[in-house]
Amino acid sequence: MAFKVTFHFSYKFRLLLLFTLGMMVVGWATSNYIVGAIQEIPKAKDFMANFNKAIIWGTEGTVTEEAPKTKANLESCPSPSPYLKGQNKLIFKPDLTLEDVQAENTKVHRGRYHPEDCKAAQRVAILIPHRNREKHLLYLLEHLHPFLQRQQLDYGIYIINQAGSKKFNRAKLLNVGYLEALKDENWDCFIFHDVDLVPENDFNLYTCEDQPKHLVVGRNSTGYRLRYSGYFGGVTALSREQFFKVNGFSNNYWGWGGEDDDLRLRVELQRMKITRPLPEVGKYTMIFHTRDRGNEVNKDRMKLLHQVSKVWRTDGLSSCIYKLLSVDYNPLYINLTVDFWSDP
Ligand code: UD2
Ligand code: MN
Repeated sequence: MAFKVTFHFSYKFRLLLLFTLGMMVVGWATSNYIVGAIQEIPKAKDFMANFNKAIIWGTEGTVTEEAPKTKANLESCPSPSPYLKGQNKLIFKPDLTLEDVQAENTKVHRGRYHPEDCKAAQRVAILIPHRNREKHLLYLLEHLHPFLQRQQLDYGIYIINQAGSKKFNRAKLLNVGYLEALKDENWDCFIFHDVDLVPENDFNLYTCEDQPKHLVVGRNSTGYRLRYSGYFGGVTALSREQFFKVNGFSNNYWGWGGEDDDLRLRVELQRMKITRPLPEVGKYTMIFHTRDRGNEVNKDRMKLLHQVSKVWRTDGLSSCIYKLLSVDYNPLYINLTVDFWSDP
């Protein structure tokens, strides 16, 4: 009995021992995995934390990071522009080249520019009638591009060239400029600009107001005084609607003079009132020149000026016939070449 009990005990003990040993072996065998797994847990925790962070960051990112700026979602440019400098001393370097001017204006493409960080107040087309005045054009481009950029305008510069050597017609070229520029963009405002007039003060804003604006109060060659009351030559600003309302310029002024006064009469017939900047602001330098061949004084101009009220409806944008020979999108300006003498 004692033996049996002992055996019985030892059998149970051995069973227990075996079980314990078995467990130890299993424990040892799995310990690497378990420790590993436990060690993995903090890593997993880190991962989850980072993963959550990434999600939060992602969400924050989309909230705080600015959406890509397009023209549509920009804020309006501040008024006045913080870049204005006021009166500027103009220098005309004799050896200036178009490449120099291009190098200074790398943000102008195909004759156009708009501010990158804000929405310009107006889209402005600058229309410049031109024939054989390349040097003047170069100086004007050199000064006008930075000037317009300081004003934070969305602008395009159009040069309207008259082909051939027959009588020059400044007014009709400007009508063509208006009609053709509107094919590119629904410009808000048009600046009709002599090629030889360079603005001295960038407070002289190249924008349109509720009334037509005459921007040249004075120029160097006339002691910066208004030539005569009602004078409307050189550089003028009319909105798309204002210019349309007066049926543009007359097409019938060949050679020098009268077409600017004709436009003034059209404006007055529409009961619009010409505005001007202050004299110290509306200052221009006119690059010296003599009268061009093909732009001799128009002897008919007084006769034409007497007919304005009768003919303005039928002579103007509505009757402007021309042959467009070419349109070139150069880096700093859009070049239109027009022929008035052969059939369109
Ligand atoms: C005055 C006016 C101008 C116009 C002109 C009469 C001022 C400051 N300007 O200018 O606006 O009314 O009288 O027509 O009062 N052009 C060429 N090539 C030519 C001829 C003319 O490019 O062969 C262009 C050029 O843009 C020039 C403009 O036409 O600036 C006016 O001609 P202008 O400069 O010979 O006449 P001007 O200075 O008397
Ligand atoms: Mn001139």
